[in-house]
Amino acid sequence: MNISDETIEKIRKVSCQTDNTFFQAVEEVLESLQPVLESDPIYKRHSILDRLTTPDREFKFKVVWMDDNQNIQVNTGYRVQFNNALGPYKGGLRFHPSVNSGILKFLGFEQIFKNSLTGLPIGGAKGGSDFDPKGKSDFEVMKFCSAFMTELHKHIGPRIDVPAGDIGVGAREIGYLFGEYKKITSSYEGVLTGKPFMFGGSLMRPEATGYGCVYFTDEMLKFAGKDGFEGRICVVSGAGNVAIHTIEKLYKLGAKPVTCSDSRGTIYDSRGIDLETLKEIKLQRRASLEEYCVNHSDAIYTKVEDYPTGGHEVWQIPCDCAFPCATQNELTELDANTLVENGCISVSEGANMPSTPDAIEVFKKNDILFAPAKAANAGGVAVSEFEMAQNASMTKWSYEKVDKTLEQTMRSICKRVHLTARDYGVEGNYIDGANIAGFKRVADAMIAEGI
Ligand code: NDP
Ligand code: 2IT
Repeated sequence: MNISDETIEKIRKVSCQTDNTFFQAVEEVLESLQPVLESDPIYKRHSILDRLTTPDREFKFKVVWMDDNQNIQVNTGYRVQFNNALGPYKGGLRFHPSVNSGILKFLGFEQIFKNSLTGLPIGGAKGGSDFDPKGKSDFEVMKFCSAFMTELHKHIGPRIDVPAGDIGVGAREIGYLFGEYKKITSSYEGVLTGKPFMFGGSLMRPEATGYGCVYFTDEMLKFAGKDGFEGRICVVSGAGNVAIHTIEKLYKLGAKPVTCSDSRGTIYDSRGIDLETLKEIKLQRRASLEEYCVNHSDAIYTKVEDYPTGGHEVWQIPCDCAFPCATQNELTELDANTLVENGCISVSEGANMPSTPDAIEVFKKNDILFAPAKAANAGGVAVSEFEMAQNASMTKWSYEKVDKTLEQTMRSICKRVHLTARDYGVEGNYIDGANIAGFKRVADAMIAEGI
């Protein structure tokens, strides 16, 4: 046993109290790391796994705010600062009714490895709230963000912990959070990333995760001796920040993305998703995807309640490449089998941990090229770090510079993951490659920094 029984029991207990995602994330990493731990006893001697699976600290706080009807509302806020061996804590904030401490621990744990893989000086963290921005007015979102920051500001700082967006948190929320932080501290500093461009945001941060995921996949296809994206049919789930920009970059590389989905249903447009309509519905009006069919009568909309039992409509559509970009555990064993039967050659995780462990087994057995989240979606946090660098030096990078550096970063992560897998005798296994490469950098730093 390379991790103590008590630690495993603690993780299982936290997961059971909330949901199973933290245990699921840890279990996958432990499985990949067996050969490293067996070949190098230093990690066990320094109890790295026990230390790495325990967050440095966790904050949980009450957020009280007033809605537009003068009713007082109470939500719970969280920040999990997991590990800062490589740099300041860094990771997004998620506002969604499903948020609990277990989900944030899974996301924070994954973030340590993802941030390590970028090669940039950033540690791992995650936070958020069970607040649901859906259906709230801008004013209500602003009041919630102000109340959330009243507590969060005590724990963050440009060299301490730098939050960003995630599900339910985009430029609007980051703007309100930044405004409140500035008001409380009188300090104009890069304490959040994903800010609007006019007050310190980086160009291309909104596009970064989706674009990065496509660059990574392009490189992975090349390593496998397959041609790039030209003419490939792609299926994408989600209709938020990551999904929209994945679709956008797929078009730029010559592919045809034919699906997207939101929490209520899926659109299948065999002629290719109309990006302008999608942006107008989801980014500008925050409306339901069902409206896509108003001007696209050939497109098919399927409501969630009409999906085949246990499956997701997106994964029923025949494709060459699949991009789950909505949320965790959205792609099940049944979906994976359907993708394989339909001749899919690659699956790239734009979302965090969207494939269930059983789905991953199906991909492995069928030699599907599989790009795990912590490598494939690292482009978002990478550009967040570029934003930190721009803020610290009071400069602005051009669009071309950000895009070029993002592309280089994603292609070099892919190469490192590929070579690491090969060095450990599991060529083509990007899960093991990502877990081992991410682990080694952070573990070696922890050892060098002492206990
Ligand atoms: P958004 O809030 O912008 O979009 C999420 C999309 O997923 C929405 O269209 C939402 O539908 C849909 N969705 C469907 N089912 C669910 C569900 N059960 N819970 C939440 N959303 C659901 O988020 P992002 O695009 O930013 O994030 C998507 C995924 O990518 C997440 O896993 C996130 O952790 C990950 N990620 C995000 C990064 C970023 O930079 N933003 C970076 C790296 C990873 P609806 O519109 O109906 O709400
Ligand atoms: O999951 C993620 O990597 C993010 N939500 C982005 C984190 C960041 O700090 O930009």
